[in-house]
Amino acid sequence: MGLLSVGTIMQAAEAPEPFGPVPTEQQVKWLRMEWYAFVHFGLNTYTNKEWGYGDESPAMFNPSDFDAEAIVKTFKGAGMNGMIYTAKHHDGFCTWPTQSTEHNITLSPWKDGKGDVVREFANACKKHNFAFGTYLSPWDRNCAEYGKPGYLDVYYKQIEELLTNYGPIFEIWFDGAMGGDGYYGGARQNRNIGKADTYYNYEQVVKNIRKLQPDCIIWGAAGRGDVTWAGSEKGFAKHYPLWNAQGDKWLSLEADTPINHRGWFWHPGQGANVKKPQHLMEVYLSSVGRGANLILNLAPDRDGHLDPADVAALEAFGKMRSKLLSKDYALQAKVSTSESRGRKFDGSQMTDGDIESYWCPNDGTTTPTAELKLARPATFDVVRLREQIRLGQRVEAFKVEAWVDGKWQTIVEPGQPGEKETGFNGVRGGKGHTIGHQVMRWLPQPVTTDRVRLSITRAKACPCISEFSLLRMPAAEQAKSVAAQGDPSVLNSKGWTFSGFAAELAPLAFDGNPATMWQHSKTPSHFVVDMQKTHVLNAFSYLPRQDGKTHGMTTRYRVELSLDGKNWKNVAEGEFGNLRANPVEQTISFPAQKARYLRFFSTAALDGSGSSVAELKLHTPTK
Ligand code: FUL
Repeated sequence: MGLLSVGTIMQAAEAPEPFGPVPTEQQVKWLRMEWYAFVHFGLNTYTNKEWGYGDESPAMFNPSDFDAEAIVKTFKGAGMNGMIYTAKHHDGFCTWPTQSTEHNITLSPWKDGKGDVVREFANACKKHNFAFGTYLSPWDRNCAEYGKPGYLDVYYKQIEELLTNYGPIFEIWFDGAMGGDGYYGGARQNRNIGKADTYYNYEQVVKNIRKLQPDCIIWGAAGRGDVTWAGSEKGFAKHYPLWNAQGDKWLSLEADTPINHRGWFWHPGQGANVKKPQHLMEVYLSSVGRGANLILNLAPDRDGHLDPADVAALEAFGKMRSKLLSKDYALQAKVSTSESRGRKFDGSQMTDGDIESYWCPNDGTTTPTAELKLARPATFDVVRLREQIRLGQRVEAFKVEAWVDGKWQTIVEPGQPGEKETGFNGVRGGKGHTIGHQVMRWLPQPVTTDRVRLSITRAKACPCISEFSLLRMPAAEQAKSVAAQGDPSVLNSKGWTFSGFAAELAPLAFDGNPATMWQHSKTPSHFVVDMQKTHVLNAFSYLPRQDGKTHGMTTRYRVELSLDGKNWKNVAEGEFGNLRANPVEQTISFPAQKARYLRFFSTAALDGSGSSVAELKLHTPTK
């Protein structure tokens, strides 16, 4: 017997073979970054738009007080591990002195045309030992060659410059958005590129990047990169259970969201629309807590400063996150298991605080259990588990029980095949499905105990659990209050009257309540606003329907103005960008002019016919 057990230990003391696709070393490192900042800053910052058309003048880019280091310090202070900057967005304006196109920062008055935003961020990150990455929109609404083979030379040159001249880039983003119409060097056309993968030749793009910076994580690129979209711009991973092992490839997920409801770029008066720290915690649990990474956007304003309300929310959430992670009540707990493949792989490897060591039973055992005995009773309400992902993703479902009132009580129910958590649902009281790099389950209520039991209930191969942690959710932090700066350009709609289609519903587009809307069953459709007296107008803001539906969401518009209600002038016409992924308020500017009447036309809608407007604001020049 003695001999036999020695033999078993010696034989079993080897690590299991990896199962299925495994992450690269770069992906492992990247997963451990957990969260970082997104920074959208460019010409849209000055035009109040989310998607520029491509004809915006570089002369607008002139931040009076841009300080990359101050921004990086704010991110780092909140506990973030890096940032990704939009070197070029869909409007095509390059914020570095590129050789690839004239539409770049050398034509901007900022620093007399000698500025380079990419350089300033890259240097600040380097100085503060903070990872730096970049977003380079494939869609380019400025470039005359876009949609033709000629654009590829331009685009590849841009990739090369960014990956050659600015030091290590930890991640480069290849956005999937391509809306069709644009300026395109004055052609003002709709350009269709067919399949993005074929047109951009992502196979080649990926090869080029691997040569230039082998450690750079590639986002998107039609699935040929290392990371893909987690499926919403609200910051949650769209599905849990979440599998990183897809076919024969390891593809990590990244969830993205702006900290401010107004969108990715900065917009005047946005302070009041910042997300609450508690909401950000739910975003975190539904992204990082499901095994994805989180990229949280903070946009500099026209002076180059982050919005104080955004910073206050980031700091408050950052504090909550570090409190949550500061104490692991399971650390150093004694662990007994139903099985392990030797001392090096015993249960204590889960509570030793070392992410590399792991508990693992013998090959062929897929449903082992482990019991943790804490040194003293503790109160916790978040359970965090990690697999040793270098050996592949294995666990399909798990259960956690706590010894309370003299019996085992289930605190995390095991997930069943076919079940799915979506959106923010299930953040509290969610079930135990996949683990992967990490999963966090927020219990319905805190539990006090000194005994906890983990059962793996389904796995594709013997599980390799590197960490089991018990955490306590801190009380919600309130963001430091920042004087809300209303937008002084918005006209007060009191006393205005309406006509046109469904005119009786038109006041709902001016009531300040995003939940109510003007709605008509047809497209095209329109309504008329009578402001009762003449004003100078230079912009309008449109908030699409906010009830989660896209059917009949107005996506193209025309706005006409009149002094007398008879003679009309068309002042703005176009599309609202990115509505499906991110239905936020969008502001459209036009040359300032006098009017008493405004006619709003809804000329196209998403997903079938209909027209709708949750809110419409009319702006007057303030300076
Ligand atoms: C999307 C873009 O269309 C948005 O403007 C934003 O940049 C977001 C991060 O990605 O696809």
